[in-house]
Amino acid sequence: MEKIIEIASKFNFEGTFKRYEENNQGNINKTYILVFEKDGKEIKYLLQKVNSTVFKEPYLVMRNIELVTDHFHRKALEIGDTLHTTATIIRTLENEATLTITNEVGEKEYYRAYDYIENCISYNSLSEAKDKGQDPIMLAYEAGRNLGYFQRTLSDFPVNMLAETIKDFHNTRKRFADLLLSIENKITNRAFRYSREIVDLISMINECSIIIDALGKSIPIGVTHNDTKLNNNLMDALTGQGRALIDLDTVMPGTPLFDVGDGARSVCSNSFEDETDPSKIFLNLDYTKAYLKGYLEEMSDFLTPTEINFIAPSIKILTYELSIRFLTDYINGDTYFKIRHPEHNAERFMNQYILLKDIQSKEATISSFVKGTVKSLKRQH
Ligand code: GN1
Ligand code: MG
Repeated sequence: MEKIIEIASKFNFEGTFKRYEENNQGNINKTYILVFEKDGKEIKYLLQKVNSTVFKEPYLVMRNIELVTDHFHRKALEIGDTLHTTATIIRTLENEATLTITNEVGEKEYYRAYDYIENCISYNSLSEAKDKGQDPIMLAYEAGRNLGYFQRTLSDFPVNMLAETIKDFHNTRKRFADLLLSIENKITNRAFRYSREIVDLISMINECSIIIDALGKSIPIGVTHNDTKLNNNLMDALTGQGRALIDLDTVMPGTPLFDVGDGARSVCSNSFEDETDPSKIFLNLDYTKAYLKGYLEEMSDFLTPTEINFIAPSIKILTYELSIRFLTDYINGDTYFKIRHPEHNAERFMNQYILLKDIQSKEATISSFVKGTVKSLKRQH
């Protein structure tokens, strides 16, 4: 039996197995879409092989996800919300959230499965959505609301229940130190080509560390999704409304600022992270305003004045961080992110770096927009 089919047979799926295909979207885990049939109807599921180099404690990852999705489903049920949803874990026949197997070469492999959320669509970039005839401004607004709804729903979740499954995930200073280490270690000599950009990144480290320096002090620790990019937003296929924020692997303690910054970086970029044409890489201000408006409508009452002041810088900070992460991985010889060709990480780095410089030039405009929006929301409430 093919390996994936054998693995699928160990989960509590309904119906009889029909077929599967691999989905190549994520940069970390391997994802398969499985199709089963029951009473003449097809039922889809997601099966994922967890990347255990990245997620060193897969059980803790699944425990975080179980806790958060239980809370989310319970609240949706309480208020009768049928629009928003979240991942539903399908357990193994032995009632476990994670299936562990030992492979041919004696290594452990970890799998988990979810319901497939039907009638939704996700996009890699809003320009792609626009090309498909969708309204990108409406989608940006809906993605912002989707994140705000997620955070608001989890705002009363006891954050100390969550494990820090990847230590220092959004610690800018640590990410920066890792970059310097990769340059020093010289596993490849790829750093030379980017010396100009590296000097610039070094000059930005303090302005990009204001969130991490304040976290746990003037910025409270809260439940954080930690991977709020556009294609993790499932939008209703008919109405475009935000329905779910998927990929909960990195749910951990952090701050909502990581999520809104990373979300705006991705949702409001004119292009996907793989775009190589510099003229197409910039932050679209109309998308940004719509995204932040949607977000603040849900969340402004739950944020402190300091958090609100840090929203505009958070977009720059999360872009800075991802640019550093792609560059570090490139210099280290591509050991972290899945690559589809040898220069993939270099291209992703340049994409984020170009975006970063554009975001930096627009920060003041975004900051006054946030202030104005919060003020007018206060008047309405
Ligand atoms: C990775 O695997 P994926 O695509 O969900 C990464 C995120 C990055 C993202 C960039 C655990 O997410 O932090 O923002 O790539 N996830 C991890 O596309 O490192
Ligand atoms: Mg992810």
